[in-house]
Amino acid sequence: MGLDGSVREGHFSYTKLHYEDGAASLKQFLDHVAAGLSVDASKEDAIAHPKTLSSMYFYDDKGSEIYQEITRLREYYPTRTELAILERHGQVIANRFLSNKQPINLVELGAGDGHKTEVLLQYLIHAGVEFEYFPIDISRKAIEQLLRAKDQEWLELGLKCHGLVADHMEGLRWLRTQRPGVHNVVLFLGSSIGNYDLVNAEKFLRTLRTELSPGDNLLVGFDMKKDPHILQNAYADPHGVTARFNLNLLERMNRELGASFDPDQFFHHAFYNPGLGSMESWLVSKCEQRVYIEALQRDVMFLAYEGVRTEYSFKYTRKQIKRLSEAAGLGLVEAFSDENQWFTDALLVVKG
Ligand code: AVJ
Repeated sequence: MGLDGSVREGHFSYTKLHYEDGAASLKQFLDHVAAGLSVDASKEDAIAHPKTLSSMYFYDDKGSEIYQEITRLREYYPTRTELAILERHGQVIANRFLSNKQPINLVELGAGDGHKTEVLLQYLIHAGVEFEYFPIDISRKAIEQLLRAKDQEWLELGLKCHGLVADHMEGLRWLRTQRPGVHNVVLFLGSSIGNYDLVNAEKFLRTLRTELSPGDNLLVGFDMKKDPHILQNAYADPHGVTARFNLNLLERMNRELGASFDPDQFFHHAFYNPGLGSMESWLVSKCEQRVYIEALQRDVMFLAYEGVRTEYSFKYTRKQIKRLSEAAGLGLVEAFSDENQWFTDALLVVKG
């Protein structure tokens, strides 16, 4: 480790701002499971408040691996559609930042395998935009893997990159102190924002905005409203990959909390809720059963066909994107879409 706390990884480096406390995050997971599964389905209010688990817990090592598999499915259009958008509009996006004629912090929240960002990086470099790339991820493993996988490619590109193991806000705060006054462009791609409902999406953007300065930009991926059959195919794929992704949550509870879920006794159920404008993913119990959770020292009861909601994935229209941005104190500069309008990368600006 360097004096400034930075860690070398091949030709690049990263800074770890987030102290990983295994015991604390396990406790958090346990509290979350206790709260989410404590609903008694035989009681009246279970209709309005079913059992729930947050989609945030999908992404352990196994879950992240299955998600990568999902992104390669023909049925799962978001990833390849967003890639096509960046290929189609990357030049225009890059030129916008060139016309600002100042160096940029290109900050990425949750970089994934970096495949999509690659395209944008290439455009920026070829346009002659002066920038340094700061991928931020809460997982040290994710940052290390990204830097390792891209080492040669980025070296040849002449890219300047420094990773941050941090939560989003910690990372942005660090940048504000380390690189004050530098124009920030924040990437939040892949429609992760869809996991928030409208109220929380606005809160999230507002909080981001407090860490940024007037004139800073965001490029945010939104999945668009479309024929529910297309959504259905993407979120309940015929290969059963998304089912495995969802059921992994049960296996994670088995692994980490000593739970005794039999994944064969549950099935994946996904559907579009047009009232909410959201895809919903559920785990449904095939029979009446009780499951012991060791870390809770108690059983959880399931009625036959009782569900646990595990994910919302909200879909947007252009109007909603504009309204949401403005409600959060951001201006919609330009919306970049594919030819089918299935996905949008919205370029936003922090208003003064
Ligand atoms: C990672 C949140 C963008 O909502 O499309 C994929 C997660 N869930 N298939 C999405 C997911 C089911 C994905 N995001």
